Amino acid sequence: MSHWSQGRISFVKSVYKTANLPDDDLPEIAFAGRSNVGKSSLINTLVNRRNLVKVSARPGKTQALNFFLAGDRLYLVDLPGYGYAKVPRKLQNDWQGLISSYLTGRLALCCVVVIVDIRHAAKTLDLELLSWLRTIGVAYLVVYTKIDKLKRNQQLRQAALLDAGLGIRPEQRLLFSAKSGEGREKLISKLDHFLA
Ligand SMILES: Nc1nc2c(ncn2[C@@H]2O[C@H](COP(=O)(O)OP(=O)(O)OP(=O)(O)O)[C@@H](O)[C@H]2O)c(=O)[nH]1
Ligand SMILES: [Mg+2]
Repeated sequence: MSHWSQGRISFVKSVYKTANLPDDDLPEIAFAGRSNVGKSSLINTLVNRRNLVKVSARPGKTQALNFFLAGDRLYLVDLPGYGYAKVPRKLQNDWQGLISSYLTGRLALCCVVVIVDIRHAAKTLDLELLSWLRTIGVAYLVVYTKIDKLKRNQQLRQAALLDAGLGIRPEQRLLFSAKSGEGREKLISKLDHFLA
């Protein structure tokens, strides 16, 4: 699809308070997950741009809602990661306030892509995010990322464990690698489906 291809994506702005959210009513897809899970890398792979979104050397780097315009027809929103203990509590609370008011009140939001490291067990914060998205009625898609770190049979075993731990069905998630690009086409087709 043209809006996912190289050269048609640009950084628009970093939003630190809801008053500064874009007001042009374009559809939005947000990317959420634990700190350092690979949110920014996934967006780069999705749009085929190696360095569009800064990938962290240290976790907890993305601190604002970062808006990227794709093909003049939708926004990709890179959310700050959650669960990074070394971020001061006060700052964590500020971010949570911003993220939760964005997710709850945003009419333009079509889908939240919830990104989980395929190597890890289901974590409380991921479960809380999913159950909260269900409660507020926001559509989501789960991505198990960094699959290049595991052999195929381990990927399948971990995916089944995570499905059970997160309480989701296999149709609600897909396997992905920002490194190899595996899963990119599937992700694009699912996202197009949410946008349609
Ligand atoms: N092998 C491998 N490494 C990955 C993959 N995705 C991300 N990484 C690495 O994981 C680290 C974190 O990636 P980011 O994309 O910055 O993660 P993030 O979720 O945006 O991090 P914060 O913004 O700090 O929350 C980087 O060192 C990436 O190179 C992947 O699919 N495979
Ligand atoms: Mg990031």
